[in-house]
This record gives sequence, structure tokens and C-alpha cells, in this order.
Amino acid sequence: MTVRLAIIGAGTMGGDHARIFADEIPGASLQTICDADAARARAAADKWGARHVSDDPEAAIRSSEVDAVVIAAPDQFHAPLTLASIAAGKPVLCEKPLSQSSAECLAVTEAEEKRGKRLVQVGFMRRFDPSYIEIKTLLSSGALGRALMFHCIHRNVAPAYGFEGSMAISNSAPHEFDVARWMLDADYKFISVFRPGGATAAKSAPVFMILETTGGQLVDIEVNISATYGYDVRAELVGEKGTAVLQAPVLSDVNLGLKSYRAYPEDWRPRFEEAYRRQNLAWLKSLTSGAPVGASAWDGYCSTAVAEAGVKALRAGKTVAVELVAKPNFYA
Ligand code: ISE
Repeated sequence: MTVRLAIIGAGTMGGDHARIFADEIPGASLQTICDADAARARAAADKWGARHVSDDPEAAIRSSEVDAVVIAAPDQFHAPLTLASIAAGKPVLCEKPLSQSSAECLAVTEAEEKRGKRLVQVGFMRRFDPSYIEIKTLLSSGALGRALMFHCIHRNVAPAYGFEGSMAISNSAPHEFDVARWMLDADYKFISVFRPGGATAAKSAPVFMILETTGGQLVDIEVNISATYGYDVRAELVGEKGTAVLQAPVLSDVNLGLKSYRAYPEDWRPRFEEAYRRQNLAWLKSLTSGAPVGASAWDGYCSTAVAEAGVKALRAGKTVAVELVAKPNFYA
């Protein structure tokens, strides 16, 4: 069976999803690439062999020639377009965050529940990264003992265009909020957020967060969107009996000019290439099997709710409780 896809958004991630589905995922075919910038949609469609281009995402989603939807538009369009996909009864892989507003995330979970079928997967691709999976498997085996702490670092070379201060929490950190929650199998109770330099720090200054989970574990997260030197994601899970450290793929160590070094990628695509590939493959297979995989719309809501609490904690300069609505049985 071939699944005909509409890819909404032909920017960095839309282009990368088009490449992955075209080149690496058997059973996927690119029906439409949609972007407000017609030239960008056309360029991506020509490059990856999509049949049509469009500048009308809702029409692309409704089209009878589209079976499933990939949303890679800017964050503010994620929830409205996910709702349009649910209304059309089409499965959707939506880039993270599902929304920067938890109320909008709940509108999605409610619409999905009303439709009576799991249609939404949120693109938290780190759940498919081989190193995070190995650490989770080790933890679940009991070998590390009970999890006590999870240390996380997330550094970008430079902020993306339009990135403003709190987006380190609402756009970047949701990856850690989700992957730590998944790793520890717990929700969050409290979040505190600090910034070096206090109120005088530049808008793109790093944020440092400390969270307490419902299981009593501590999670700390540094997000630095202006790290300059490279794209660098690190983590260490500390258990009662040992620790496990996340590894990034390394293609080569270079010995040159009296030095030995490893290169950093410029952004997340090379670092998480395998995770994206596995995520997209698993999503496509889930459309045939009917068994959902990856992060649900509920998981999307949970990471946005903690991000919202984090933004409040940053502004108020104090610890904020993370409050979630009751989990619907639909997501049990
Ligand atoms: C971006 O949207 C991503 O998802 C990247 O993985 C993350 O590192 C970056 O900070 C975000 O802006």
C-alpha cells in the first residue's frame, strides 16, 4: 500500500521530511508540498519528486488524493492544521511543539477523542534515537537501579530567525521535557528557571531549568540557543547503581595539526538523522498497523504545559507548579 502524503511547510524541517520520505521510506509517496512561498514549495517538489504544490494547506489536507499529513509549518500553525487533519479524518505527523499554548493542545486532544481514533503523532523524534532508547532499555531492565537524576544539555549554534527570549523554553526545551518524561515514565511537579546575568542578560542568554518529577527525580536542563561552537545535545541518566551517558553519532575522529578532534554538526538534522528516519518509518508503518507509536497529542500537551509553567517561572523568578488536567482514558 502506498501512502500519499501532503507535507505542509517547505522550510528546514519540511524539506528534510520530504527528503526522508522520498529517499528512505518505502511505501510513502509525496503527493503535495505546500508552502506560503510558492517558489519554495516548487523547489522542494522538484527536488524530491512531489506531484503537486499548493499554497493552501487546508485544501491540501482535505484533498481526496492525500492519505496522511506531515506538518512542518511554523509553530503557530501546528495546532490549527492538526485540527484540520483530524476534521478530515487524516493521520498527522506534526512537528514539535504541538502548540506553544496548552489550551490549544487540549483542543487537539479533545478533537481527536471526539473523532474516536488516534490520528496524531507529535514529532518528538528523540524517542527514536538509538542512544536514548539504549539508556531507557537499560533503566527498564533494573541494571541502573532507580533513576535519581537526569542531566540534559541542549545547545544550538545560533537562534533561528524570529527566535525570541522565552522560545528557548517553549520551542527548544520541549524536546528535553518530552524525552525526560518518557525516559523516567513520570510527569513533572515543579519547574524553576534561571538565567546567567539575571534580568540584564541578553534575550538569547542560556536558560537553566530544574524540574522535580512526580516520581521524585530531579531533571536539570541547560538550553543555550547561541552556543556558537556547534549543535550539541548531551544527557546523563543517574541511577542508584550507575549512570548512562548519551552518545552522538561519530563518523570520524580527525588527527590534524598536532590536534585530535570530532566535528560538531551545524544543526539537529545530522545529529538526529537516524532518529528522524526511524520516527518517519515507524509512523508510516503505524498507519497500516493501526497501532500508534511515538508521542501522542497528550504527550504534546504535557510538554507544552511544562513549557508554559517554565516561561512563568522565568518571568516571576520563582518555582512554579506544573498543573495538568486529568488524563483522558482515550490516551491510557
Ligand atoms: C528546533 O525547532 C528543533 O526542533 C531542534 O531540534 C532544536 O535543537 C532547536 O532548538 C529548535 O529551535
